[in-house]
Amino acid sequence: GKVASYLQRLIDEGSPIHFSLIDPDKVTDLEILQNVATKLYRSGSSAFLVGGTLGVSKERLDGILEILNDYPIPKIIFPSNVNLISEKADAILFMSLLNSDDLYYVIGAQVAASFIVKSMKLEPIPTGYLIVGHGGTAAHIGRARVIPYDNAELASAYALAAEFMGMDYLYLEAGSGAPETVRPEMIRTISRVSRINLIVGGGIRSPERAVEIVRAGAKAIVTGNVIENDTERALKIIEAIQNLRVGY
Ligand code: 1GP
Repeated sequence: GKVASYLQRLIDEGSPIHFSLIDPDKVTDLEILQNVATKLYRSGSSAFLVGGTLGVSKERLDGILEILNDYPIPKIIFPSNVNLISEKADAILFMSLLNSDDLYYVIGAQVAASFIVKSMKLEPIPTGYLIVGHGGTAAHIGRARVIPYDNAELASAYALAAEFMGMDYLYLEAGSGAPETVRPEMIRTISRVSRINLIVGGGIRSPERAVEIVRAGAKAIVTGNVIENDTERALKIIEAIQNLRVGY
């Protein structure tokens, strides 16, 4: 698919990927969104991720996607459930919440969504989703048995299993607004064991931490809250990880 090839090209070039997470529930003013999206795009954010766990309706999602359509970077759905699927996006992180105790989040929602995704011609990006540490709302709703921040071995076992099942990405999620991000030690350990591409999100709010996470082996980072709370800081994060490009 087009989006998967684009992301793979960035990985092959050694360019760290930055996902700008837009939570439709938190967008109060579409004009502000446009303003912020323009800055994110100009600073070199790689793609927009659109989604959130609570308070997101299809109408809201569509409204946001229409605005983001003005920018020539992919719009990827980051779904919390089957109601968050829209033909206005380019792709969807087709995720299984690997450490959920509820089969619905492991495979049920995916079965319910598969024909819809196909008929909408949305590109599915095969992704394992693993909730670590703080976990936040996603862990609660997804009934996740969270991986402790310091249990890199357990996380590595999941990563390897996801790789063996053919998933292209593993999203390590500390939870939106987490007081602590996934630890670089965990990312380093997983990267030694598995070749799966790591996406890391949750609680990233400083350029220094973002750089540590990428240096530890993450191929992509996700920032959400910091974009809403302090856009200039988010732009600094994007700039900082771009400076890590191989050969820069
Ligand atoms: C949440 O990983 C994302 O699903 C982003 O988290 O909002 O803390 O950046 P933040």
